[in-house]
Amino acid sequence: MGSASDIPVIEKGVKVLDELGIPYEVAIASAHRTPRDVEGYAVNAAQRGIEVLIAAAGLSAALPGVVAAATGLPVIGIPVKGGALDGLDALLSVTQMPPGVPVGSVGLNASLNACLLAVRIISIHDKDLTKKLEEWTKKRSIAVAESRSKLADLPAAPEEAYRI
Ligand code: RP5
Repeated sequence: MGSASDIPVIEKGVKVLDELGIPYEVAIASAHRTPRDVEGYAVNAAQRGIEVLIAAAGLSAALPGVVAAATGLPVIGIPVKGGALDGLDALLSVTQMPPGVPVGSVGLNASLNACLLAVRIISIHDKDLTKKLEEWTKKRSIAVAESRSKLADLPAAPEEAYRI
């Protein structure tokens, strides 16, 4: 992430990595304030065994693009909400990369989706992880189905309406 102020955003997403038993590390380096650290980290990542990089930054969020320019690994950018434009600036900075330097962007502050996308990428050649991820996703879908019980005072759709 670009700053320690981004920690709360990242913390929410990485819980799923803990749940799935995926090793990860967290780094702070700023594309504008400590650019040499960003480049060093990105250049070293592949040889250190890292398979996917997630870069979170707010304001004029150059971090994901700078990381993507310095590594061949997949980079997922998280635009962080905040500042005078409330994250619109970060969203555009992360998504509008020039051709040839790809950054996969998730929504504002969407660190859970960034982590899940990273898991999908690394699970392509890992059947055990694919299964774990399927089970995790199934649990979430059961929770959504169970939440229908909260419709008790409303004209709820019957269960068969959802069946394929
Ligand atoms: C970005 O600027 C960081 O990623 C952070 O989201 C934002 C504000 O940084 P701080 O001023 O809180 O360090 O580089």
